Amino acid sequence: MEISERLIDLLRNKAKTAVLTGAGISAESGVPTFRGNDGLWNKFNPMELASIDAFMENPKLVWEWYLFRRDVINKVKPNRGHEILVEMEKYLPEFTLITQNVDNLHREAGSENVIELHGNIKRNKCLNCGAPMDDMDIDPENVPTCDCGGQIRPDVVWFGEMLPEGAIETSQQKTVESDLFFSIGTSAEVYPAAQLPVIAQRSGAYLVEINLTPTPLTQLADEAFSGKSGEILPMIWQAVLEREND
Ligand code: BV8
Ligand code: ZN
Repeated sequence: MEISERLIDLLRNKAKTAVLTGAGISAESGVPTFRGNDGLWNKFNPMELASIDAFMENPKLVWEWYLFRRDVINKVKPNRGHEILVEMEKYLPEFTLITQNVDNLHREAGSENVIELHGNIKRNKCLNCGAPMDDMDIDPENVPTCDCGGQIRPDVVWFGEMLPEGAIETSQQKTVESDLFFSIGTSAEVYPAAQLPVIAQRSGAYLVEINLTPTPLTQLADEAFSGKSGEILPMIWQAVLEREND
């Protein structure tokens, strides 16, 4: 696998870096992706389950799906890809990690400054007043309600819903300011997240993609690595550290 001098120099010179991750970075931890052949969505229609209409219509089914995913996520660990991003955050003075994932694995790996664009599956909130309800036990047969009467829901962003207050604005600002932007393990199909790598390149950042398969970004990227992020990120990092010791 060829790593350009340009990328190594950008990292060694501590370029302002922003990273967008998607479900692919957690695949090697055993978390099913959304659109891969083992993708969660294959079994369910995404618009059917990850939407407010689905929840209003069938809170039991939606909660069963989220409890199933919570159970999967509680059993998995971050992988080398998550860990390298923790190293990068420590090494680079200006580093922003923006994730579409709700699996909490970046935080578990030790990443500090994480922007969770689509929320976090480990958290609950009230559908009505938005109050956090994390330690609530959820029985899909009898979905609990908040004192205000609102039903308790997972604290994730469903299709058609706004992203958390300020999340996309901060992400866009850090993206525009970045000189180096990684798009890792995302099919780049979900907006507004998918816009970030395009904004990065338009703002003059060096755009790097790491993905198992081609995406709409692959043609656009300045450097595209085809493979597993859990293998490619350690190789890129190794090349940087080796050069440090030259
Ligand atoms: C909004 C949280 C506006 C919940 C998720 C038409 C109709 C309806 C809506 C729209 C439309 N056009 C645009 C929209 C807007 C919509 C959207 O973008 N839809 C898409 C489908 C077209 N967006 C929204 O609705 C967003 N909100 O726009 O609000 C608004 C404005 C004003 C007022 C009100 C509203 C909200 C979107 C957030 C939806 N929530 N998740 C949950 O998780 O249950 S999205 C969901 O998809 C996950 O967050 C996931 O991360 C995300 C994106 O998927 P990826 O992460 O990319 O995962 P995927 O499986 O697709 O790809 C994995 C990739 O990894 C693959 O490329 C694979 O090759 C690669 N890979 C696999 N293994 C590895 C690997 N790569 C490297 N290494 C490996 N080992
Ligand atoms: Zn409430």
